[in-house]
Amino acid sequence: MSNYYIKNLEEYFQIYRKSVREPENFWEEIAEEHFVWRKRWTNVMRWDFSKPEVAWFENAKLNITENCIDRHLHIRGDKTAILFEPNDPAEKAQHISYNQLHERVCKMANVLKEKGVEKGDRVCIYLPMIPELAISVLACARIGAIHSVVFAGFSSLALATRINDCDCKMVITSDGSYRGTKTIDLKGIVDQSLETCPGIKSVLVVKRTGASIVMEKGRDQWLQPLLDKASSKNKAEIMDAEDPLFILYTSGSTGKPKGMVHSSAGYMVFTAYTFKNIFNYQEDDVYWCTADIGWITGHSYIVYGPLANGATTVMFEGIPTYPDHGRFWEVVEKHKVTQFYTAPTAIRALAKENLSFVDKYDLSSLKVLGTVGEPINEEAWHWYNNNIGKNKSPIVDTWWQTETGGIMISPIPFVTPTTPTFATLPFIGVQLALMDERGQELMGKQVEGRLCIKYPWPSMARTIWGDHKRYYDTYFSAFENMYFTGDGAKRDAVGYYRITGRVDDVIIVSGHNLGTAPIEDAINEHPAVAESAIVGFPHDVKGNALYGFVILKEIGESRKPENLRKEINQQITEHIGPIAKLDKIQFVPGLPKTRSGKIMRRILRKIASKETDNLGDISTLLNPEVVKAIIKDAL
Ligand code: 7RM
Repeated sequence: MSNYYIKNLEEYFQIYRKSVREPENFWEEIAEEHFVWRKRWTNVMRWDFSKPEVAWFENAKLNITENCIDRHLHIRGDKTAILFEPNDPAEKAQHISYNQLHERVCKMANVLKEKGVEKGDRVCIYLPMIPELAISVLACARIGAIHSVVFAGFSSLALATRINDCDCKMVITSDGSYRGTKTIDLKGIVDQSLETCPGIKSVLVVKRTGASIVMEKGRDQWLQPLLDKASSKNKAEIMDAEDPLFILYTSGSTGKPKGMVHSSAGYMVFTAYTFKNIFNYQEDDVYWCTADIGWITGHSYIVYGPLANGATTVMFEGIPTYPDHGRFWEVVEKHKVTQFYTAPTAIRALAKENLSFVDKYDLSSLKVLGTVGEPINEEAWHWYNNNIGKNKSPIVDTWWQTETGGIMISPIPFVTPTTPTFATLPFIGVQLALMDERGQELMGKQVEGRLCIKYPWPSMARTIWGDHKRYYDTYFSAFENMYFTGDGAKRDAVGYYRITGRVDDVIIVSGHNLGTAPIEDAINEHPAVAESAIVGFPHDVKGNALYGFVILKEIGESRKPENLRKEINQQITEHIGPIAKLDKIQFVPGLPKTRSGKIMRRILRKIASKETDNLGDISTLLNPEVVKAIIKDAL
């Protein structure tokens, strides 16, 4: 395991250079040294972005669950693999050891087989953050079924679309789920979906809330009695390196969701290697990623990456605000969490609250902090750094996507000096490019352009389920021989990358390209502002003008709106210039967000342009009710 950690910046550059000059040798060594294979590959990598076609570790045979579970049993069988922290702090946490995880995954795999699920079949998993979610994912992987996890906050319509798009045969769900003080009727949502899903032959139901539900005869069964009867021995299916491991849907800017397809071997190698180095995971650490397994962050950095490293990974069922705003920090203290990985939106929400929610708890176990999902603004970064990390835990600002499978840009903790709002340097093996609008690569330092990746990496998605052309069109058609991320980025004088946001978030005002992110950063620095979002709306003279939606902190709410508006524009003038001043500023109670915390600017754009008749499906939002409130007071 000697070369598994990156020790200093010089070594990072040395390894990076090797990974770029001899990518095949580099990844072959990682694959050889750190994983168990049933059969070795015949070819490390093959690629053609014009199709696009990418294969890693061709003809190798493996099962990812043997790497995530079986091989740990003789060295750390009694170590906690999954540490389950329930929604209600009064309910006991569960420590599931690697031995127990093995037994539970094998039983579940046998239940799936008995129910007729075969290698290559699609299984939809619609579960809350309970151990059965991770176990179902792993059980699918064990028998070679392709899992399609749908976040259990999605509506019945969104669920049905995803079930039908990839022809799932089975749904695994629960009677209900907990969210703070509320319970949600998950099974009822599934029942409604299945009215339009003829392909579903069976539904397995985990008992969680004990709510009374309807079981459809011949289709629905409680899971536990089936598990009780199942054998705890299961021989893992031997999979090809390029066999699909899972499908995960990600919303497109328009139209139906894209089912990103991930492979087995490349995905495993990259998620495991990034996990170890980016979180500096050590054997006795307790790692906690607060994402939901319904997102790629949960797939790669709650389940596969950590387990492939024999880590203890926390699964948290609850929410950051229940029973109060100290919940995250209470869990950190209780389980002596060493790595904590969360989203900027959660940080900003908690930073609004009184510091006593933080100071009540002993956070001295923390060694590394992480963020993911959106650009982190300076203010939130400093709050996280000062109050959670106590200025001693490096913050890894990790940039990546559902499509990339694993982290692509990130500091290496204790190695890469961090700068707030910069994701810093490309990870090992990741070859970035910034492109201008005409398709020319921007060379050198201090440039800004569209962020592309010019060489394959092991965990890249292989296709969009059922629509390879859309895969090509979306990611490979904009720039020849490049994967286009859809994001814009800057490279500074030392070569650090700062993600400026989606390029579709650029607004052209009087012929000037204005990114929404820097304007929002400027606004957010106003002491009365908690969060903001900027969109463009049609303007006779300027082409577009700027409309700001601003959430105030409590201290702002007692102040005169007119004064605040002036001060906010003053702030923008100072930071960016008068060109970026807002024509309209609306104070709002919240912003429409996706479940992973991304602001849905599409909806705000429509509100700003007074086109609120057709907002599309807003049921997948975290907070659909806020949309009504914003429309009511729109300027
Ligand atoms: C992991 C995940 C992907 C999009 C991506 C960016 C944004 C993610 C960061 C970020 C700035 C970051 N997958 N994004 N991480 N922007 N800094 N550290 O979030 O498919 O759901 O979203 O998220 O725009 O393209 S995702």
